[in-house]
Amino acid sequence: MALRTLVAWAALGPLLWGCALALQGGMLYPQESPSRERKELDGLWSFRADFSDNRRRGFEEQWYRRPLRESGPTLDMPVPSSFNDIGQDWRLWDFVGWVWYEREVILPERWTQDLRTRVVLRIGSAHSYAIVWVNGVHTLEHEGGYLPFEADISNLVQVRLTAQTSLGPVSDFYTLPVGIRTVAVTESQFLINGKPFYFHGVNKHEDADIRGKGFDWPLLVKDFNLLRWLGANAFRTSHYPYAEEVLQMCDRHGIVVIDECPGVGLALPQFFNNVSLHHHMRVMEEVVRRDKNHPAVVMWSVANEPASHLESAGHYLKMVIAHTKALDPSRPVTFVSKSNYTADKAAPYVDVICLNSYYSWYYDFGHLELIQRQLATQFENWYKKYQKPIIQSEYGAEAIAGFHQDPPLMFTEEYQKSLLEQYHLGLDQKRRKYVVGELIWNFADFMTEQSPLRVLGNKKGIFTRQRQPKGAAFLLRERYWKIANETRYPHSVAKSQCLGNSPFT
Ligand code: BDP
Repeated sequence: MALRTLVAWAALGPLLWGCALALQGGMLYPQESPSRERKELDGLWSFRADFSDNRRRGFEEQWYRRPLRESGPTLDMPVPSSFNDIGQDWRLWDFVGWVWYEREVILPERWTQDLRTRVVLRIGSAHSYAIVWVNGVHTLEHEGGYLPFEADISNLVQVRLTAQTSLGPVSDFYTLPVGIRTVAVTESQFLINGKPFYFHGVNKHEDADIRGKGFDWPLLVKDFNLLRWLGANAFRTSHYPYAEEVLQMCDRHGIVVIDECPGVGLALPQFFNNVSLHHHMRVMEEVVRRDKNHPAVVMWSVANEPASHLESAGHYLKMVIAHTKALDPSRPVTFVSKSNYTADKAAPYVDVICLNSYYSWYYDFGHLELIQRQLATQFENWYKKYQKPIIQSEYGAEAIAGFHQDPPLMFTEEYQKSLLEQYHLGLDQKRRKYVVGELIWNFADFMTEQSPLRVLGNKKGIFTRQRQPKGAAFLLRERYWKIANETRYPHSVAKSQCLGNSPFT
C-alpha cells in the first residue's frame, strides 16, 4: 500500500527534519521493540518553495490533493536537512514562507491489514509551523520548530472491515535506557549525586556546512569526539532543544546538558503578552515531555536573553518557570540573562543564575585588561543580591581562522585566546566559591543572517564550521582537562578519557 505524505510549513530559518512511522506513539522517541516496527522516512523528498507574492498559492490551488509534481516543478530535497543550504537559488537562502515537502511511502502489508496495529506518523521536527496531509487528508498541524509531533493515521491507511469482533488485545512494550542520578542546588553549589559539579563546557548549535541544521550522524560523532578531546563535561542546547539522538549520546557518554527551549529574541515589551505566555508554557510542556527521561538533562532553561529588566517580563518568566517546575519538580530551572543585577525582574525565580557577558567584545572592545575586574564585579554583585550559584553561560570573541596579529587585535586568533585567558583568570577567582560553571560561546563557527556584525556567519567558535581547531581550542583543552582532573569523580578512570568521568554511570 502506498501512502502519500505532504507537509507544508513556514520556514523561518533552517529546519531539522526527521520522521518515522511507528506502531505506537506517546511522543517518546519511537524505540523498536518486538511489538513495534519503525519505518524511517529520511531520504529524498519532493520539494517546492511557494514564491508567489502572498506565499499562499499552494493552499489556493490545493497542492495537497495531487502529487506535487502535477502542480509545478519540484526539487529533490534531503530530509533531514536545511533547505536553505542545499540549493544554488539565492531566493531559498533566507526564504520565509511556505515550503512543501512530499513523499510516497510503501507500508508493510501487516500495518495496513491487521487492524490491531496502530500506525503513527511522527515528525521529529519541522520549522516553524507545519501542516501535514496524508493521502490528501488534513491530518496534523503543529506550531514551533525543534520538537516532535505525531498523529495516529491508522484510519487513513488501513482497510476497514465490517466485522471486528474477533480482534483480541495487543500488548505493546518497549525499553528505554535508564540512568539514575540526583540533581540539587544549594546557595553556592550545583550537586549531581550529592557531589559538587562544575560545568566546563560549551554552547553549541546544530549547524554545519551544507547540511545546515539537518541531523547527521557523522557530524554528531565528530562533535562528541571533539568534546572528549576538549575535556568538556557539559553543554547548553542553545537556543532550542536539539535532536533526540544528541541527548541519547549525552546519556551514553556522561555529558551533562542544560536543555533550553526556543525562547529566544524576547527582546521587546509587546512579546510579554498572554498569547505568548500560553504558547511558551505549551512549548515547555513539549520539551519536558520529550526530554524528561534523559539523565543527561540536569536543568531546564526557559529562555535566552529575554528583556528581563521589564516588569512584564518578570511576571511572564515567573509564570513560565513555575509551570516548568510543576511539570518536573526534579530538575532546577533557569533562564539565561544578560540584564544587570539591579534591573533583572526574573532572577528571583530561578534556581541557578546564568549570565551572558561579552566584555572586551561588545563592550569596551580592545580593553582586555578590564575583563578580570568586570567579571569580579559582575559575580560579586549578583551573588550578594541573590545567593544562588552562578554559571557564566556565554562569553567569547570572534576569530577568523588564520588571522594573526600580535599584540592582539579583534578578529584574530590571538585576540580570542587572550580574551579567554582573561576570563579564565576571573572565573578562577570565584570557581570554588559560588561560580559553578563556564560555557564558551561557541563550540564552532556557525551561519547567521547577514549583518555588518557578521563575517560569513558568527566566528566565535573555538573550532571552525568545518570542526578544525583555532588556537583557542588548545587553550580551552588545557583548562578543561585540568579542571576535570581536579574535580574527578571518585572511581572514574584515567583522565585521558574525560567521558570515563560520567556522573551517571
Ligand atoms: C549572545 C546570544 C547569541 C549570539 C551571541 C553573539 O545569546 O545567540 O550568537 O550573542 O553575538 O548574546 O555572538
